[in-house]
Amino acid sequence: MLLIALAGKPNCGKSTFFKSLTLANVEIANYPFTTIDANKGVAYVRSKCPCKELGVSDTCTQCVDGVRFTPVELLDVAGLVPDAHLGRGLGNQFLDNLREADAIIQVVDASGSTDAEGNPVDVGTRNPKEDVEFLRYEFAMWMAGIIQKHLPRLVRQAQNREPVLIDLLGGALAGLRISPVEIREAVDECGINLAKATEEEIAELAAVLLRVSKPMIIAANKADQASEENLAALKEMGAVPTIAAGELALKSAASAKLLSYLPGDSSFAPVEGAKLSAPQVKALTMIAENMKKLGNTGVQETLNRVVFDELGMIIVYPVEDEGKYCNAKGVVLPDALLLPKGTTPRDLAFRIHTDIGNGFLYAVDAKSKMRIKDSAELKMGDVIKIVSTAK
Ligand SMILES: Nc1nc2c(ncn2[C@@H]2O[C@H](COP(=O)(O)OP(=O)(O)OP(=O)(O)O)[C@@H](O)[C@H]2O)c(=O)[nH]1
Ligand SMILES: [Mg+2]
Repeated sequence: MLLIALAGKPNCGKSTFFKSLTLANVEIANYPFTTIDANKGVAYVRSKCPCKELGVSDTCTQCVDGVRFTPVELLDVAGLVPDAHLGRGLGNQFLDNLREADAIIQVVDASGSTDAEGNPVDVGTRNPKEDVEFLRYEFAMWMAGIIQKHLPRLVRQAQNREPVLIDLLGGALAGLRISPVEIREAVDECGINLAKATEEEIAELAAVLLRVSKPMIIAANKADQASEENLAALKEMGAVPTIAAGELALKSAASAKLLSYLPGDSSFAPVEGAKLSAPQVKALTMIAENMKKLGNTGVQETLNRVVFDELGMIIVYPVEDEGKYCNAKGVVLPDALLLPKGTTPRDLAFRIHTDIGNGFLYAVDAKSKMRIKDSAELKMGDVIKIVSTAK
């Protein structure tokens, strides 16, 4: 399953963000280093279920009113402070949790109500742009540390053969999802001699490799308390304004059947007959006002953007019956698979099962009932029947 990590300085709202997406029971508090050990949970990307377009929404049991939620894994880690790579705060050892992450959501306290270490300060005191910058620097230094750990040994092994050195380093960094081709491109971009690279050059290389291997998006969190100026500056850096605390309140109230609200909706409504206390009504009114300003709480949008825009994933629906859009048991649109852009019908067959892949004959686009070329790239929302010699 795809793994998305949340990272940021202490007390910026990572665990709140995590809990609002997973409803896992994790600790949240207004002081630094509330989280020490990483939390892993399942979150869902939101997309349009094809059932409506295909006229089978009455029998589709996999979506909520045409909104489909597809699982991804989410990771919440401890906070990172400036100079963590030199051992400050909890150091950056825990960043090793991020090794396996496909992408990172960089959570930033857009309200400026926490200092560089995450201690509470007056709203607006800290410039959140500084948080974005130091985090990127710490990530790069963490990656540089990993390269530095391996490089001297690999340089000796490669004996002045640069292509061999690049392959060896690729092997050492495979766990970080970095390939030799990406290292080659990064070395060329930096114009360095890898075997003789200085510490500074390795840091530069690490920053490039980080960009390639760990796509990032910024969540400008605590947007409910952030100035317009801060939000505008962060948006310019590609950030999505978020109110994780608001999303958590809405999700909790929805799961207690007090509200009707689907993650990513732009509004919510109390369930008929729900008994809301006066403080609850007050809190919900404030959330509604903020959502009006921002469009929604931004949390679902951030997850969707990192998965679909930054990682370029698509959702494909394999079916066995292309007429009824169902599997052998009659379940309509039973599976929604998150796949990388560029996936072909044959790749999809292998993704379903190795035997189906080995016996692959051809694929049919269930929407048009036409056969698809083996080399065609599947698109977001495709409903596909694979014809294979395997059952
Ligand atoms: N106003 C506001 N406060 C928020 C929001 N999100 C989180 N908070 C508050 O920020 C504080 C820190 O939240 P956590 O989720 O524990 O932060 P964290 O980043 O996980 O902190 P560490 O685990 O210590 O690194 C808590 O008091 C939250 O209620 C938000 O969207 N708006
Ligand atoms: Mg936390």
